[in-house]
This record gives sequence, structure tokens and C-alpha cells, in this order.
Amino acid sequence: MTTEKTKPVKVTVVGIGNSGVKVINRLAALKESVWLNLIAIDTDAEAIEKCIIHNKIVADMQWRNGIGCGGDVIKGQRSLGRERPRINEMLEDTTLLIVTGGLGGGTATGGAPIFASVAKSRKIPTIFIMTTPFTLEGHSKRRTAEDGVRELLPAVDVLLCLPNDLLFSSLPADFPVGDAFEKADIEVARSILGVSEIMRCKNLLAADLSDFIAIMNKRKSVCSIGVGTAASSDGLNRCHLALERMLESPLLGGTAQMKEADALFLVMTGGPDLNIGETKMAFEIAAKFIGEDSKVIVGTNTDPAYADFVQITAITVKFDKKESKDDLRRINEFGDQRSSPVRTTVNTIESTQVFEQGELPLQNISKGIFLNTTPVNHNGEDLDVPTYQRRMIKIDKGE
Ligand SMILES: Nc1nc2c(ncn2[C@@H]2O[C@H](COP(=O)(O)OP(=O)(O)OP(=O)(O)O)[C@@H](O)[C@H]2O)c(=O)[nH]1
Ligand SMILES: [Mg+2]
Repeated sequence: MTTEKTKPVKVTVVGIGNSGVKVINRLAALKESVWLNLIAIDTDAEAIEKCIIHNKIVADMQWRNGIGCGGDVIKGQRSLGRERPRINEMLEDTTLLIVTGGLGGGTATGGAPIFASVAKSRKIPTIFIMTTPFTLEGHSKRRTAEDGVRELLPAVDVLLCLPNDLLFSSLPADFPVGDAFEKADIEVARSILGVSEIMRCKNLLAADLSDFIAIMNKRKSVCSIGVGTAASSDGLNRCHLALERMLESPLLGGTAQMKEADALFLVMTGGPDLNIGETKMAFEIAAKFIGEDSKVIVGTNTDPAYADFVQITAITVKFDKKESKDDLRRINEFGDQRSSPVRTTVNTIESTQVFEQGELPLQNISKGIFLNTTPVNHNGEDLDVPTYQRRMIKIDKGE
């Protein structure tokens, strides 16, 4: 597959920090991810030691001794900043960079903007798929994550925030904690795989990476991702089953999200055994959940790694209808994550922000900080009073 005439697609997925590295491990364990270039980076040497992939970096080993950043964003920023040359090298020939990690962590929150910056200097399009902290982690983590979002927004092409609360929302209360984290990490890994698949869809009816970025970048939007998979061994109607699982996906937020979407990407990936009949049937059923006014981009793709297996990914995009200044100010507030779908914030803030020039109170006669000091007199004039006031110069306020 090629993006431009000569350039083969190389999608690099980077996991930053403990959470990001765990997702990379999950991704590496999926045989369908074989075409992705995976990289793991962490300040925590133990996490990197356990990581099952080859391309991995213990960031800033010389200074931090592999002990992690303990939630300190500045340490994360410095540590990954020191790895710029290695990061630059690792992104060689990359045509799309996907970065994942847990916003709120020192390494991920501080390090993610370093990747955004290196990618920008190499003109590589970027999609950041970051989790946001659980409500139970408290305000401080949440603020750290919000600051992280604010810093990333102007620096990336697409930022998808996956609320951790949502990842756990569909699990029963008695679900074992360890299994819940594993399930959440797999869900994030699947979402990354689903987004990546859009980029290499050979049989898309209308879309490629630039379309995807153009739609996601159009305005501030809220987005949701649903991924469903099924194997041939799951039953006769694997596509139907994959579709059902996609619709139940915790990050999709229910079929209402599809109905109300302004834009919807629907991509089916299967092995060479995927046939036109089952593709048609799945898309026809999916169409029942799609709103009349949605811009729909449907595609299919086959890959031998998906033999006897299908994956259906839906990404819904809902543009914010009222982009007032107040809304822009609120853009990074995560709101009630349990009920809202994936928060997607796109980098249109900069271009739509309106700045107003304030007015300096130049006519107030005051000696300011010189008020309580011994006056400096020269030829009968108090030099601590501003010149324009001593000389009665009228300020032109442009009225
Ligand atoms: N989904 C998921 N989220 C996680 C997991 N572990 C941590 N998180 C989230 O990710 C955030 C960051 O945690 P870490 O990944 O441990 O932090 P880090 O980036 O390694 O940063 P430092 O440890 O401070 O160096 C946390 O606040 C959690 O919200 C996990 O296993 N799964
Ligand atoms: Mg860590």
C-alpha cells in the first residue's frame, strides 16, 4: 500500500509510560498487528525489561536510573527530551505516527509532546490515542491530564482521549481488577488497530489518511470508537457477531452515537477468505443504525494475518454545533466520563480563538512602586512621575 506514489505506508505506534507500554504489549500479542512498527518507551526500566517487543527504550537511564517519574510531568518532559536523537532515528520512514499512553502519568504526559514535536519536524501526521484518569484517581491526576491535553492539542493532528472510566463501565462489580485492566488494555489496543486499519484500506469507497485527518480536524468534535471481532470458529455468521460486539463496545457509547454522528467511518478487515456476501450483509445491518445526514465512509480491507477472522471498526464524529468562546474554554474539561463517549478534541482551537486587546490605564496618575520612596527631583520636576504626565502629553486613544 502507498500513500503517495512511491512512499510505502509505515505506521509507527509508540507506547509511552507504564500504561502505554502495556498497550504495546497487548498490541504485539495480536497477530493482526504484524504490519505495525511498534515502539515502547518508559523511564521505568522494569516495565521496559518486561516488554515483549524489540524496539524499546529506557528513557534517560543515565539520570533517572530507570526508576520512573512518580507522576512528575517535568521529569517526564526532560527525560524524553534527552532521547530526542534516538526518537528521531526511530521515526525514520514513518508515514503515520500513533502515540498512546496514560495522561496523568509523568512519563506519558511529559513525554507525549516530545513525540509530537519530533514528528512535526519530520512532517509526519500524528494521531494521539491517550487514556484519561479514572475519577477515583482524584483531582490532581485529572488536572495533570487536562494540562497534557492543552499542551498536545496545538501540536498534533488528531487527539483521541479514551476515558478510563468508560473502559471499565461495562464490567460487573465483581469482575477481578487484574482482568479488568487487561480487558481495558486490549480494548485500547484494538482501538489503535482499528484506527490504523483505516489508513491502509485498499477497498475504501472514499477515504484515506488525509480525509480522516481533514474530517477529524474540521472542528471541535466528540468522537467514539467501537471495535468488534469474531473468528470463523465463533459460529456461522461471524460478521454479524463482530458487528454485534462492535455495537456493544464500551467506547462506542451505544448505537445512539452512530445515529447522531455527523461523520462515520466504518471499516471491515478480514482474511483473504472474507467474501462480498458477508461484507454486504454486515454493512446493510450497520446502515440501520446510521443517521440520514451522516457523512459515511465505508471500507474493507483484507490481510492474511486476519485469516478466519473479521474486525469491524466504527469511528463516529460529532461536531460541536456551538463553538462559542466559552465552549472553546471548556474544550478540555472531561465532564462526566461515565456517560459521555470518547472525548475527541482536535487542534482547531488555535485558529478559532479570539483575542481581545486590553486597554492600559495610562491616564491614572500614580507613582506606582515609587510612591513610598524619596522623590528624585531634577530642575523642580519629580522624575518618578511618568514623563507624559509631567509634560501633560495627551494620549491618543484612537477614539
Ligand atoms: N487503561 C489503563 N490505564 C492505566 C493503566 N495503568 C495506568 N493507567 C492510567 O494511566 C495513567 C498514567 O499511569 P502510568 O502509565 O503508570 O504513568 P507513566 O506514564 O508511567 O508516568 P510515571 O509513572 O509518573 O513515570 C494513570 O493515571 C491511569 O489513569 C492500565 O493498566 N490500563
Ligand atoms: Mg511509570
